[in-house]
Amino acid sequence: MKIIVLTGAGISAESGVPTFRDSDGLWEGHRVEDVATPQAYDAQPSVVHRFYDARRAALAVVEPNPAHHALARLEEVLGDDLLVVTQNIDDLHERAGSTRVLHMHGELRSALCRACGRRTPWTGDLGGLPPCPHCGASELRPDVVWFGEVPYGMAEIQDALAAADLFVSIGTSGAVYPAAGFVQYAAMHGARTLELNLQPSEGSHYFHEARHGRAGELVPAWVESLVP
Ligand code: BJW
Repeated sequence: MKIIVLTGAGISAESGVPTFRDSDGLWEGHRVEDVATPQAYDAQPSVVHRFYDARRAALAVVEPNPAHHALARLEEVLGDDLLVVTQNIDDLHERAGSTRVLHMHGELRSALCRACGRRTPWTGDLGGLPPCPHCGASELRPDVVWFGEVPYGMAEIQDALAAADLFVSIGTSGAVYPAAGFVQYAAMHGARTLELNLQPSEGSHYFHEARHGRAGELVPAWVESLVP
């Protein structure tokens, strides 16, 4: 069985990473347009760098939770038949042991050079405008996908959605496209679809089945039902 799993901020919530749109979410303290568009970055790069530098530093004090570990265990059994597409820019799937992870909205621990276009693994701050290790320009930005930019890996994702027997969406509000449209695309190509989320997402009605509760409980139980 080929499975494609889409994850969002809700899967990392129990690790202590704030979500975006919940009442205690990340954007309570920041206006979306202040931090999540290329135009905002051009207008106030230091504000945007401070925001992402703080989130990158905070990765050091969070750990994967049972939901991340359950997906890593599923990969041990399914191998190449499982692909995790995450909207998250944290590295908690990898730290739990998953290797087949596609970060469609980029990664905190990566920097993107606006001069040469190369991506570089990055664990420190970017606010001090360090030079790009490839071309030397001080043009490194967070390697994340903002509104109006094209997400990473779309061709691979579309192929995986079209080939999937099961599409599972975990911990995402369904407010942001193209990810919010994956359920319909997968279903159109014959996949069964399952939502695991704290509450019904905006697109909950598109799923064949929805289970609501904490990812740290729902995901291990779902994986256990597949690979006891
Ligand atoms: C739990 C839980 C627990 C809590 N257990 N669950 C008009 C109509 C349609 C589309 C558009 C439109 N106008 C513009 C667009 C497109 C636009 C868009 O979608 N805009 C919307 C506002 C409508 N999209 C884009 O611009 C994208 N690019 C694009 O479309 O390019 C065109 C193109 C596409 C494809 C091929 C070719 C061309 C880019 C979108 C970039 C999004 N970037 C961000 C920031 C990334 C960097 C960063 O992290 O700072 O990505 S925005 C933000 O939202 C972040 C997230 O990945 C994304 C989704 O959020 P997520 O993960 O769903 O989090 P929340 O907080 O919303 O939800 C958490 C959920 O978890 C909740 O439901 C909770 O209940 C639940 N939960 N605890 C289980 N313990």
